[in-house]
Amino acid sequence: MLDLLEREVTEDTHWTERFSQRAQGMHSSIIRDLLKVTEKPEIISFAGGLPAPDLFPREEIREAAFRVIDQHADVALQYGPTEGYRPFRELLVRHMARYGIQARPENVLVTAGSQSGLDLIGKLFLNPGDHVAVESPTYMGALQAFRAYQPKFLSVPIDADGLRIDRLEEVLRRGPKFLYVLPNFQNPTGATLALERRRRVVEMASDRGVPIVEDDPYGQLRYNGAHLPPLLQLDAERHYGGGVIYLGSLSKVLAPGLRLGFVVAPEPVIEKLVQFKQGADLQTASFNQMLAYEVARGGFLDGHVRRLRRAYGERRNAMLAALERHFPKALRWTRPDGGLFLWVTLPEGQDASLLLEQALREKVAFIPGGPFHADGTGANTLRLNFSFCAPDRIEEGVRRLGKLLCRAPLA
Ligand code: PGU
Repeated sequence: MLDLLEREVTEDTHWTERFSQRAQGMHSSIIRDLLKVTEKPEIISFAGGLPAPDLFPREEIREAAFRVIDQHADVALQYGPTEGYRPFRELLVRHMARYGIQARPENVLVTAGSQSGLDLIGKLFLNPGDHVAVESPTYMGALQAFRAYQPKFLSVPIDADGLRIDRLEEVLRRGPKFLYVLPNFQNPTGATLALERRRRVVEMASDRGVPIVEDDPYGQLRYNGAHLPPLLQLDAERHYGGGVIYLGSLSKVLAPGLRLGFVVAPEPVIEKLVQFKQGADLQTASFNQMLAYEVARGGFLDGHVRRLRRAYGERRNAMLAALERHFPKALRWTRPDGGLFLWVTLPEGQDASLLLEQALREKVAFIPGGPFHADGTGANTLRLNFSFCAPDRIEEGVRRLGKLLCRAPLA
């Protein structure tokens, strides 16, 4: 695979000896590595969680960009507050209220994507050797962000209804600094945390005094069933709230290239995150925030999210139908109610990274499941994204994968 990814490995001890201890634990993300390969148009990519480029609201963004420069250039091209552009924070508060996120603009920090929020949270909470509780599997980008602060991960297994409550107590008892959860259409499995479990997670974490970091870039992208209350809301209803830090993103509902995300947290937490953000990048790009504000201020996002739900729901169905047609019957896969991913489990002992090597030769890409597991398990799992490719490409890509899977065992 290494040569296929054209990764250059240089052994330069002059530099490496000088790097910090934390640098030694860092590795490149395979999602990022594969992005370089999947940029080629002939590759059918089920790899990165990329929105469909044909659904980017080009016209609205073009017009908004013109208005921003025409009417607000002095602010848009200038430095701005670290917390974010005030009208944009107010807009985020109004938009997210529809999904049960109750906050005031003072509780919102605009970040360069939610990825940057994950990094800031790691920086704020983690000393080397601290424990962080994570789902297994979980978003590998979060593991990468937290790893920079040298924690030990405590894994809580998940099933079709999300985090396994029966395995949570033993982890919380070990006093993790926080519990990182993806309640909606989890990355990578697509699983959604069931309502009763949401209540229990909030209850148990709050009883033990463990903050929850709720990462929710996909919550608006539901294709069937009813929206479930975020942990932030359940926590607020239960007592005074304050036990949940919520991460949102405009990457999947507007455009990831704008790099806009946000953290919702109690003011003392925001205040401290702001100090770290000052040191990291001063602020999120003023122009991008004003652009998103101009696009969204007339209520555009609601209609756009409806369009995305329709299109991605169709693509999910196309992938599920193609899997039925082309994958060996012995394999298992998830049927997510929303989001961008589903998750395939190969028979025990098989290695999805061997399948990736073969698949890349057939010009199909996906992400092997291993790196989504903090505990080194999951070699026989893989993640498929269904938002990026049109249904006919999904069918063709799954057909090629199915043919490989029906051939030799991958061990
Ligand atoms: N949190 C979760 C759960 C995510 O899935 C992602 C993106 C992020 C945070 C970061 O998104 P922002 O764009 O910073 O708001 N996950 C995608 C993209 C990762 C990548 O390396 O391109 C994915 O494929 O998992």
